[in-house]
Amino acid sequence: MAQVMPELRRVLDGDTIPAGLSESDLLELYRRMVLLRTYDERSLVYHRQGRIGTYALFWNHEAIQVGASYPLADDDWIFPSYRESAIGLLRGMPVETVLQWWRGHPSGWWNPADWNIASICVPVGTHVPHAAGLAWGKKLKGEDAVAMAFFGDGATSEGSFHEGINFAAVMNAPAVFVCNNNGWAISTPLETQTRAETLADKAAGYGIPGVRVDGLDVLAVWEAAAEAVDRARAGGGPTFIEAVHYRVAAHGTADDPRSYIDPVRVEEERARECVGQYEAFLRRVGAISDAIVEETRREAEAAMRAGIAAAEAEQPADESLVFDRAYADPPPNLRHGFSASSGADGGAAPEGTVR
Ligand SMILES: Cc1ncc(C[n+]2csc(CCOP(=O)(O)OP(=O)(O)O)c2C)c(N)n1
Ligand SMILES: [Mg+2]
Repeated sequence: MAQVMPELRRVLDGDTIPAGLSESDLLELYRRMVLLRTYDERSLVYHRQGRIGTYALFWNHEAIQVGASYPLADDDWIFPSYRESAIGLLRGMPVETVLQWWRGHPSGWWNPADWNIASICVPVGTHVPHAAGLAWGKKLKGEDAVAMAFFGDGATSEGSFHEGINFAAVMNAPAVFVCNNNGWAISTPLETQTRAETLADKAAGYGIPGVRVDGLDVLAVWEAAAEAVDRARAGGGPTFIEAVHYRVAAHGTADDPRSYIDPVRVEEERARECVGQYEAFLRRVGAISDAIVEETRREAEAAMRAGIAAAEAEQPADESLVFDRAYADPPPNLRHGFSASSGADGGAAPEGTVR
C-alpha cells in the first residue's frame, strides 16, 4: 500500500545520533558536504575567471546529495541531473573530470560503467525512465543493485517523470527517486507547477511510498534514503523522497534571480544553510573539533586546486569533434572545420566557417 508521510522530517534539531551511523560516518558525511560546498564555491570563482563555462550552482543542496547517496553501495547506480554534476566526487571521481565537463572538454564525459554514475542529465527529467529501466534490468538479472535518480521540483511536471516513476512502480523496480524541491524551476515557482499540496502526494498516484524531509537536514535525508534503499534492495519497490528547501543561489551562472526572487526570504534561508547546521549539530554531540573543521576545509581546497590545475594542463580538445560525427556529408560551411581558426598558423577562417 502506498503511504505518504506528510510531515517534514528533521533530525538535526535534537542531539540524537540516528541508529546505524557511527562517529566516523558522521565525520565522513561532514567531509563529503565540505567537499561539495568547496567544489561549488570554487566553481563559481572559476566561472567568473573564465576558466569554466556556464555552471549550475548547487550551494545549499549538499545535504540532499550527500545524505541521499550515503546509503548506496558501490554497485548501486546514481542518475544525476545538472544540479548533481559533482556527485561523482563522493565516489572518488577526480575533480578534474567534473571540471572538464563544465569546460566542455571530452574528458569530462566519463564512462558511466566506471563509476556506476550515469552521464549528467541536462534535459529535465529524461533520466527518470533511465533509472527505472536500469533498476528493472538489474532485478531481471538477479542482481541486487539499486538505482537512485536525482531531479528537481520542475521535473515532476514532465512526462518522462510520470513514465519513469510509473514504470518503476509497476515493475516493482529497486529504484529511489530523490526530488530536490528547491521551490523553483529557473524563474517558475512551484505554485504554478502543480495543484498538489506536496510533491510527495504524487507518490500515492503511483502506489509507492512518499516521504518528505527537510532538504537542509543531512541526517533526515540520510534516514529517509537508507530506509528507501533497504526497501528497494529487499524487493519492496521504489520510494519517492521529496527533499524540501528553498533555492538561495542563482539557477546557474547565466541567471539573475533578483528579477523574480524575494531577497528577504533568500537571506533568511541562507542563514539556515546546511553545512553550518550540520557542523553545529556535530559540535553539540561532541563529534568534531576546530582542528577537524580546519583540516577538512584545507583538504577540500587542496583537491580543488589540484583539480583545476590538472584540467588546465590537459591538451585542449580537438574542436572538429563537435561536427565530426554529426554529418555523413558536412554542409559546405563546415567542410573546412575549425582548422583555419584554431590551427597553429592562426590564419583567418575560410568564408562561412562557424566560429
Ligand atoms: C526538457 C527540458 N525542458 C526545459 C529545459 C530548460 N531548463 C533547464 S533547467 C530548468 C528548470 C528545472 O527546474 P527543476 O526541475 O526544479 O530543477 P532545479 O534546476 O531547480 O534543480 C529548465 C526548464 C531543459 N533543460 N529540459
Ligand atoms: Mg527546482
